[in-house]
This record gives sequence, structure tokens and C-alpha cells, in this order.
Amino acid sequence: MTTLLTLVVLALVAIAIWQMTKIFELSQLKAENSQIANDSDNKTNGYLLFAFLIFIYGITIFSFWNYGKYLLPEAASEHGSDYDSLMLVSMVIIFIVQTLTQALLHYFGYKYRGVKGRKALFFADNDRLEFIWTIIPVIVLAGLILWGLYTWTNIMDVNDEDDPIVVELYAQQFNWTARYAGDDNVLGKANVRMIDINKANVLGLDESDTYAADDIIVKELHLPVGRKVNFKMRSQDVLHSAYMPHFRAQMNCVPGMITEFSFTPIYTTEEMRQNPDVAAKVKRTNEIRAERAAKGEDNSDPWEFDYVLLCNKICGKSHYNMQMKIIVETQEEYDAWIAEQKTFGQNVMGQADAGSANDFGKLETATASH
Ligand SMILES: [Cu+2]
Repeated sequence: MTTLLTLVVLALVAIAIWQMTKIFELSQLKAENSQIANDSDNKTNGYLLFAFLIFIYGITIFSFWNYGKYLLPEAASEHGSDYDSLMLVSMVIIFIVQTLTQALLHYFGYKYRGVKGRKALFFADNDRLEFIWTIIPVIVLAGLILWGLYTWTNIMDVNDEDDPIVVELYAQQFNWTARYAGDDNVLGKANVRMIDINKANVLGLDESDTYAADDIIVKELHLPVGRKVNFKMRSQDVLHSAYMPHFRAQMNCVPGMITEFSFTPIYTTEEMRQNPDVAAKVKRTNEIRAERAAKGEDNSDPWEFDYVLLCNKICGKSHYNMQMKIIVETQEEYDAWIAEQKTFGQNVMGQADAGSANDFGKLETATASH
């Protein structure tokens, strides 16, 4: 209803402006009424070009000033700073070129505005000018592309050097599940055709594969700081994308294939909470939440920073809520946590302690409830 009223009001305002313009035109009958632009029209348009130039510079400065704080904080992975430098240098170059060319474009638009009796100078070509405006972009772009390829190759080099932990990220509409490779650090074979909900085998692990028994399936990702992680991504249904913005990591999850990404976290969750940008963001958010709480609205609990794994492909109606918490901690904390988790063998294959199947039952319900 409010939308309809707003639209009606806007339409009425538009009609009013239109009518007033008509009255204004009628009252100007005596003035010259030619459709051909004269010197004064051209001059007005020349000044309008400068006004527009000031507008785009102004909005640029305003956006940096006002929205700069919404950018991601410092990267929390080893490769993140290379990625950020590449991004920063590319953006700085784009902004310098954009600022200069916009000024030139608008200035020349004004300088060579139409003046009665002035004729345009025509020349077919100028080799030196064309050489300059070809060679400079060629050098700059070649430099950026080579640097980009070098950074890309480094980041995408998923290998087994430096003793990485192997973790599977399993995507499905609309949640994530993680699987640790266990003591042998080798993930057991898995296939969506082997999913057996009755046995709580939610990831379709192959029970006959000896590597599967020690795998650990969890709904919260814990990572020890300073240790490389090799992620292997799978999807059960549609395209998803595993996006871990604080680690500058993103990889598509594609049904029927395993994609990989690797990074080394360099700050624990606790350390990242001390980061000034993160602390400022938490403070801002909690101020808004306190206001909501005062009004008795939802989503008003104080928020604490956590790393997060998000889905970055629009994969269905609850895509926006497809996320998993990531906790980066010290090696000791990680060891203590992983020791508490039940293996696939214990939970599903009935090895050792059978009572623990209840824990996994919770996991299954959590998955099925989406
Ligand atoms: Cu998704």
C-alpha cells in the first residue's frame, strides 16, 4: 500500500513539473524560440560539463570516505597480502587514469564547444600520438597481467608440501559440512550415490574404503594457525561456491567433481578480534544491535567476530543463509578439539564405541531440517 501511494505521489509530482514547464515555455513566447543551439546554449552546456565533473569527483571522494570502512579487514591468510597488493595497485592505476581522463574529456568538451564561425580542424592521423596511447596501456596491462598470472599460479598451487591438513568441504542446499581426513590424513572415497540417511552416512562415504573409517565429519570448521590446509570441495546438488573472504579464498563447488584450494591461516580468531578494523566493525554493529534491542526488535543480540565460510553462488532460496563458522586456534586448542570428535567409523560403521551414534544423529537432523 505504501509503495502504491509513493508511486502515485511520484506520478503526480512528475505531472506537476511537466505542466509547470509548459506554462514556463508559454510565458517565454517573445524570446527567440529556435531549435538550433546558439553560443549561449553551448556555453551553458560547457559549464554543465564542469558541474558534472565536480559531481563525479565528489561522489568518488564521498564513497571512499563513507563506505571505505565496509571493505574487508587485513587478510588472515599467508597468500592474502599478495592478493591484496595486486588488487590495490590495479585499483590505484584505474583511479589515476580515470581521474585524469575524465578531467581531459570534460575540459576539451568545454574548450571546443560550438562557437559561431569556428570550424573543426581535421587531420587524418598522428603516428606519434597513436604510438603513445598504444604503448603506455600495453606496458601497464602486460605488467599487471604478468604479475596477476604469477600471483594466481602461486595461490592456485595446491600441493602436499609443508604437510597440509586435508579437509573436505561438502556443499548442499543449504548448508556446509566439513570432513577431516583423520589420522592417516587421507580422505576416504565418497560418492553421492552412497549417501545413506538411515545410517547417517550423509556424505556418501565408502564404508569399504579403509581410509574412510578415521574421517571426522563436523559442522564447524576448526583450523590450527600457521598450518597449511588443502581443501577439497564437493557439491551434492547444484553449483555452490566456497567463499572465505577473510582468507581471500573462493572456489566453486561443482556436482560430480572435486575442486581444490589451499591456504595457511596466519591469525587466530582471537587475534583477528583484536584487529582495529574488526574491532571497529564489531562496535558499529553492536551499536545498531543495541538500538534494535531497545526497540524490542529481532537480531539484537551482541555480535562477536568469527571467520566464516559463505556460499557465493546463488544456489536457491536459502542461499543467503548458507554459511559455516570457522575457528582458527592454536595447535594445542585444535588438537584438543579434534580429539573430542567422533570418527566416521565410530559413528556409522559401528566401530568401537557405538553409543556415540547419537552425536551424529544430531548432525543428521541439523542437515535434514534445511
Ligand atoms: Cu550454495
